[in-house]
Amino acid sequence: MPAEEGLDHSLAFLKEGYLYITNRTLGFQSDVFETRLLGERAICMRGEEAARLFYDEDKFIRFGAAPKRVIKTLFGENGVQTLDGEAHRHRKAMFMSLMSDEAMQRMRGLTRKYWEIAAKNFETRKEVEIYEEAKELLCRVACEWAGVPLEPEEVREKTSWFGALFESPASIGITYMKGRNARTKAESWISGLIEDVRTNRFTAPEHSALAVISFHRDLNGQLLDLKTAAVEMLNIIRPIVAVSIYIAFTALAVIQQPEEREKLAGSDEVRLGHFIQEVRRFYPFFPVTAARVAEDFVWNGYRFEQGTLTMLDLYGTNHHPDLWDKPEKFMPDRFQHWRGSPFRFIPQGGGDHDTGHRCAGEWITLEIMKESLDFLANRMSYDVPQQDLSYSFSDIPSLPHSNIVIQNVRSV
Ligand code: HEM
Ligand code: MYR
Repeated sequence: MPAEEGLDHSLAFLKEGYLYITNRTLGFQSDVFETRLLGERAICMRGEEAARLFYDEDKFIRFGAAPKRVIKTLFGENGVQTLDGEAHRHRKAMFMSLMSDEAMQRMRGLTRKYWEIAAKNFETRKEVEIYEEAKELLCRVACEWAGVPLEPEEVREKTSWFGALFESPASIGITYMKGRNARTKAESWISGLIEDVRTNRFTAPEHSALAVISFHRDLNGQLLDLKTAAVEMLNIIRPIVAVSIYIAFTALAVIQQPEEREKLAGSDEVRLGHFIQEVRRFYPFFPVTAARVAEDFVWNGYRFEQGTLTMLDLYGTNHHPDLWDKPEKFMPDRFQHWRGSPFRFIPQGGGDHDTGHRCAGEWITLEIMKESLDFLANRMSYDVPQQDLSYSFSDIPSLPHSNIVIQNVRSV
């Protein structure tokens, strides 16, 4: 296997960000290479075949794979992301049970309701930042969808906690500490609520995430301990709020791709769908996912040793020149003839939702994004003042630098 020389490349990873793996696969002319990251040997890979291998559960496990700092901020301890085998399937089924067609429609309706309220509010203000507004809007949506009570005066604080959880995992200093503090506070708040549900002091709406997670029993028939239940509640609420990053990139595409925006007039569901799929493919968001080799094996002549940390490049696979025509061009129409493949287009992970670790919230994400795109392209008029719309491949997660400022908003 091609190997990068040197003691540790974590700094290069942080510096090159979303392009770290791509840059080396180009240099080595190989979609798989070995390096050293976070003080240990690590294999990095990208592409469809690499993704197929990575999601083979006999070959890779998740226990001990996610970096500590990611656990301490983004994921939480003992959540579904860290489980393997039967325990994972059982916990994952709990998440997937929340994703019925009805639940998706409810999500769509809630997103519309809160965009309508937000758009009216934007009309009274000189200018607004789309990213910040989208976080607050989705905090309301997430809590209502999940059955979590949220008073209007709590929205600011709770939004800042959820935001800090996904803005901090790859940061240092104050931003990282904000993420750690946010996790402590958010877990303690949600644990209290789950306790109230379990002791009948609060009745969670039937079939809501709050009801399902509060009363979920593990394979031994035990309720989840309070902390783990809180971690899993946050695994629902936090990523819904994180769709705000996709909304900021959707707004960027609407602004910078006027020809593509025109095709959205009339709010055709299929066209909205192609546009947001291309947003998920094109812009950098979740960079890589991590696992460890379950047992020694050989693949394409390369030795994978038990325990080796292995990173699958999600961004690099979505931009792989062998898999995508003109990968660096924003072309929603490419999804017209897209036949689908669980290992080629993997912005939210690959493989199977029920058996593997692929994102449980992928369909929710699509619903939120389609509705939000309709507002940004068709249901509001606004001016876009001069601002820094660029984004950096070294910021993880990346975001347009200006957060997307708009002025003179009118509902249409
Ligand atoms: C897992 C991305 C939104 C819930 C994942 C994974 C990725 C991802 C990359 C891991 C895949 C892997 O390790 O193989 C994203 C992105 C989102 C998003 C970019 C956009 C904001 C959501 C939403 C929800 C959600 C809205 C829930 C409402 C989950 C859960 C897992 C997961 C529970 C763990 C699945 C498992 O370990 O089996 N997501 N996600 N995500 N996501 Fe998302
Ligand atoms: C979520 O909240 O789960 C969805 C979006 C979070 C994106 C955060 C980006 C940083 C992730 C670094 C993860 C590295 C995993 C090995």
